[in-house]
Amino acid sequence: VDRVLRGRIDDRFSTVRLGGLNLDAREARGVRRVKILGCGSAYHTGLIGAQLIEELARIPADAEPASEFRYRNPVVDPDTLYIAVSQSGETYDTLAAVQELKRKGARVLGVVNVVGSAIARETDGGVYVHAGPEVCVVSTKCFTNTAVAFALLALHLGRIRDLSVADGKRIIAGLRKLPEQIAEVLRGEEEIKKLAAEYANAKSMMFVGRVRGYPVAREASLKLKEVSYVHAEAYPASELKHGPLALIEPEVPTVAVLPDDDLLEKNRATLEEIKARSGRILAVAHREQEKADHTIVVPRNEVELDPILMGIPLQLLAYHTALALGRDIDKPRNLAKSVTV
Ligand code: F1P
Repeated sequence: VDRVLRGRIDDRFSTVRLGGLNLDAREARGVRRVKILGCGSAYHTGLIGAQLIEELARIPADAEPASEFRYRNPVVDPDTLYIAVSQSGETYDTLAAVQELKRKGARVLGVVNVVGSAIARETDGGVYVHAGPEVCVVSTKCFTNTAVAFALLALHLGRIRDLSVADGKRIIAGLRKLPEQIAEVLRGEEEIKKLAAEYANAKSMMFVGRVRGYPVAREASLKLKEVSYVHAEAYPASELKHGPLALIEPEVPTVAVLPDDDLLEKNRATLEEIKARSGRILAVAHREQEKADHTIVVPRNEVELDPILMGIPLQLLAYHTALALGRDIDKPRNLAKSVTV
């Protein structure tokens, strides 16, 4: 995270750029929509990025799995800025989506970790996320750094469009607090290890979150699946009542991501619905949740940045669940560093 913050997302700093954004102020003001594409964890950081761009730059934004986008003959709109996200920069579905976009004349930026990778070369500009060359098969540091890069990118677009500078200062101050707060979360590892042992024998795990919590829930569920092979589902919290509540029972615990934003009361009502079905709850929140069986408390930051911090204890949970189940964490089955087919 420090490495991302030391750079800045604009043309003056060559340390973070993938040739720079290659987007002048007039072009940036002309962006009517942002569409973010990636696979797996990269798609999930895209969901976070889309929320940050909507919140901080007030540009409509969404994310879609690149593996879907490339197959559906998408309408390519000249006023949309497309952003491809990839740790390896080699994921074939994401590369194919970029090539399809380029063929149709779109402008595509990249948010990529591996310097000089195929996606970095094919895009018109963008940023490197500096998660280091030693990243593991399962995206963890890269997930966090990509989300930070999106926060900076959203602020940059917001500034160009003359949105509140005060807001920008608040977010930058929040980002600067992140490295120490991440260290604090990591100091809680022993507690998370105990929780992992307690939940490791679950039949299946449900992950829920609303708005800012939702991409975190999705990513946490993917992490658990990838390394521990425990079945997990992720749902937007409000979708639970549209069917999946039927799955809740004591053997199917729920991990609830509960940022301290204006949706906290709604989120607590979801916890009650789960409790009413005898579901066990592990909450990730800024303070103890009395409806939950356990709470992992994470430090408070700016609400927009909650997804960045809240993902980390759940990466640890997946890691310790995998170890508790005797999985080979460095060689997860059926997972390659980059999926090139
Ligand atoms: C995308 C991805 C990763 C996942 C695994 C398989 O990779 O789905 O999120 O952890 O490595 O590939 P990338 O495009 O971000 O390199």
